[in-house]
Amino acid sequence: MDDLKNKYLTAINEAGDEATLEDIRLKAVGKKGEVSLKMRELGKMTPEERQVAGPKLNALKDEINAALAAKKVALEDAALDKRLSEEWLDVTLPSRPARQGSIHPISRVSEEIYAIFADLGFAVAEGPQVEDDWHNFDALNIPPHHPARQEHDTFYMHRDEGDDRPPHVLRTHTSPVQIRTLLDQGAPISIIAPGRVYRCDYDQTHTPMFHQVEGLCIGKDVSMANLKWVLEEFFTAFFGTEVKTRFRASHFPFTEPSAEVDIQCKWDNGTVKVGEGDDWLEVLGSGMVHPNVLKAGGIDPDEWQGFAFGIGIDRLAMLKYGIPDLRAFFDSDLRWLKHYGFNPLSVPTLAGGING
Ligand code: 2NL
Repeated sequence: MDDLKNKYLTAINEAGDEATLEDIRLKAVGKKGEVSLKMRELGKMTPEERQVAGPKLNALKDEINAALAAKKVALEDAALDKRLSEEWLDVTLPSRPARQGSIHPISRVSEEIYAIFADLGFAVAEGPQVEDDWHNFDALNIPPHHPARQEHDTFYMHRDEGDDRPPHVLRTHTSPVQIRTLLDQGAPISIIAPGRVYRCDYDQTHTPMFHQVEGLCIGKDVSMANLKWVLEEFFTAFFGTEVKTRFRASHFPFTEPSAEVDIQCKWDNGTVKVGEGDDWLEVLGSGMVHPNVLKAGGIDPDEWQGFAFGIGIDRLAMLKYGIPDLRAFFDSDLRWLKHYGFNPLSVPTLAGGING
């Protein structure tokens, strides 16, 4: 028994790593280990022999287990000491640059709009940005020589000489998406169509590409009153404060009757505050969908009716986040570039713009 004890305690002492230690443990006190086998032999002994051998074997097992545990801690300590002496940290290195900037306000506002209309039961519809003139104009009750075709300052796609296909255009509004979705899904329907739209125009309040969200709700008895409620819910949720609306009679080819909608605001040192005061700010166009438009969408106007509206997302973003010049959204403004990890060598600036 002393031989066994010496053999294993020496082996444990000399073990150089945890794998060797585990090997020794199995050979000594594992299920089929030498000590365990000896314990099994106790059964064959006379009671007198057993009274002597039993406690000795138990003591041996305890001693081996204790030696194993102590050696394990010693090996772990040694491994940690080794790592600490080998690894080092250069505390004089400059820190990694913190990311600057934020999500682009138009992306942010778009997400906010989707979420609010989702709560109001509207699904999001998408469609192509290059449209044929039927979906962009004819289907919306804008016939070929209607002045609105010119008013929209449309970008026409290039056609080779002799190419007589009907013109394709960069969509001037997202209405064609709603026509496509109506033709696809029929009524009843509640959708919003957000996205990029294009008009040939450029000044402080116009960029050739901008973002629009249109809404469409068709049912058996959907009314202008429903439109007013939906819009007031929307503006109140969007601006985080109760917002009154004012409807003014207007004209669009695709709605009848039509209304321009103003929201309540107050002018304060050249900036607007929405939801207080008694000034009004025009923010959108709307109305009851024209029967010709319902027909173009494959819907029977004797059976169905509903409202539609169109809002400029960029303008909403300017209002909510106090951005004075629309062009700032689409210049190489450092804040958006930095947010996405771009590191431009030189960034063009607009004189007096927000980079300058
Ligand atoms: C504006 C005017 C508007 C619509 C857009 C629409 C779409 C379909 C049918 C009928 Cl599919 N109407 N859209 C209606 C009224 C106004 O936008 O000035 N937006 C900024």
